[in-house]
Amino acid sequence: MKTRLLFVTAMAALVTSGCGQKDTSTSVAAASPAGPREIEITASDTMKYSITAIEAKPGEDIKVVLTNIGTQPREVMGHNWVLLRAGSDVAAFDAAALSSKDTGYIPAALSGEIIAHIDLLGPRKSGEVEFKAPMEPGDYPFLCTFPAHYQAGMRGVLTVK
Ligand SMILES: [Cu+2]
Repeated sequence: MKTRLLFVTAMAALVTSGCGQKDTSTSVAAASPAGPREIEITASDTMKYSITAIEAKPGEDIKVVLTNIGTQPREVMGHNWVLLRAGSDVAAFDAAALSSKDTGYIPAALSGEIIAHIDLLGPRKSGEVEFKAPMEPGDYPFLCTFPAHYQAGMRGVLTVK
């Protein structure tokens, strides 16, 4: 009787330690990469982005999805999303965009200022871009470069910190 009790106790100890190991491996598997963090922004005929402030960790994988929820034609109310380097002259970039209609108001000469962008979208259209947030903490401006939309307030900031 006494021997049997010892045996049961030993088995219980084995099972307990086995469970402990299993728990550890499960938590490692759960920590596997989940893909980029998705940020959904809408743009409308009132020339507004639904989101104007984005926060990110240095080097974070980000996916921005822009949807034009307006109804007016692309030629009169198109929207894009252009993320620029920290310290860029946003007004100068927007001014250069005015004469870049053929490239969707993306000025080729200033492409070095662009970190990521989504092309000009007509009504009920979506576009997306995946990128790594810059490693350097700071404020990175974004804007819609369709004529007059920046002045109307289609702008925001991605803050890396
Ligand atoms: Cu716009």
